[in-house]
Amino acid sequence: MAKTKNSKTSPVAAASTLSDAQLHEMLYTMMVIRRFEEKALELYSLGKVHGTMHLSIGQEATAVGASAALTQQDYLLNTHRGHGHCLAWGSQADLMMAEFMGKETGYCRGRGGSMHIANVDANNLGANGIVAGGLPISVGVGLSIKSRNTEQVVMVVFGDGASNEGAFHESLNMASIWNLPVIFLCENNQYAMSMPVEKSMRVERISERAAAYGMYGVTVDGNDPQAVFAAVLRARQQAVAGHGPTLIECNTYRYMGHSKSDRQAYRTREEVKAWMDKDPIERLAGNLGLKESAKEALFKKAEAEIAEAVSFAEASPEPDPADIMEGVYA
Ligand SMILES: Cc1ncc(C[n+]2csc(CCOP(=O)(O)OP(=O)(O)O)c2C)c(N)n1
Repeated sequence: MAKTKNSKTSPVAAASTLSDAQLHEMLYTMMVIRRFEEKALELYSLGKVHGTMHLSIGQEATAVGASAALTQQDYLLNTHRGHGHCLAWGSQADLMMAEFMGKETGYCRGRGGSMHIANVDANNLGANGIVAGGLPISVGVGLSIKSRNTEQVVMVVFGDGASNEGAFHESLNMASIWNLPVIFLCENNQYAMSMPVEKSMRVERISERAAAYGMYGVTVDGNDPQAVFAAVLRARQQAVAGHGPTLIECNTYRYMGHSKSDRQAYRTREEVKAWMDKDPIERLAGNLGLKESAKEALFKKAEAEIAEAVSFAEASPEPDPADIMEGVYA
């Protein structure tokens, strides 16, 4: 079945190179993420998942690389395209699927759905439907960590479009002047809805924006989990040593449309194919020397895990309408 709560790969000894076992674990988690999202899309098309849905298919390496560099005591603030980060953080596929289907057994008792899923018990403080909405919250979490004087960090995940929002700039500035243990993880998937990055900003790299706030910024290959792992690990070490926040830009690509209603008239099939040729799962499987049969066996295992998650979710009860006002504060 799904992984146990928050079973992230430990960054023991803080080595920036990963063992073969860790890389195999990352590969498998990427496969679980991909199959989970493919199944969620299918269930959405059948009308079993409600609201809208933003898929991160193609971006799995960023999620697994980043989570693997953090500890169970650290915090995550996620984006609207955050299913991969949620799973990589150690969330159970069955409780996530139940949440997507609006069931009582889901992480938020079916009230959050795909875009507002949280697991506060595991320090996953939740996804956010407001673009850049997680960034100011991360500054608050960072301030809390600093005032409690613990060896924790908070990682906030957001897209390239979010880095054009005022909340991004204010948050980086505040985190920098207060020297807070925040890791700003930008997933540059090249588009904000239909807007390509090169049309929405004059900087070549989003990480350059860090300099404006006197913090360290770096751009890495977001389709390489090891590169993401090393960058996040370094940022974590820097933060716990009291040297403040880091901005990490992960270059990656989403294969699917922005959300379910996207006809993708803004990009060519050739462009999508060129990125698919750099697929993070195929690449890592190749680097690990996995034979086709071994890769297929791993995918089958992931599919079985997701099938069990769907069965659990389908069999779960709907929330009781009598509880409709529970959790409503305003
Ligand atoms: C403050 C705000 N403005 C606009 C939107 C509508 N919206 C939802 S997702 C999105 C694009 C976000 O792009 P990016 O930050 O690059 O993330 P991606 O969707 O590519 O992962 C927009 C404009 C919103 N949800 N919140």
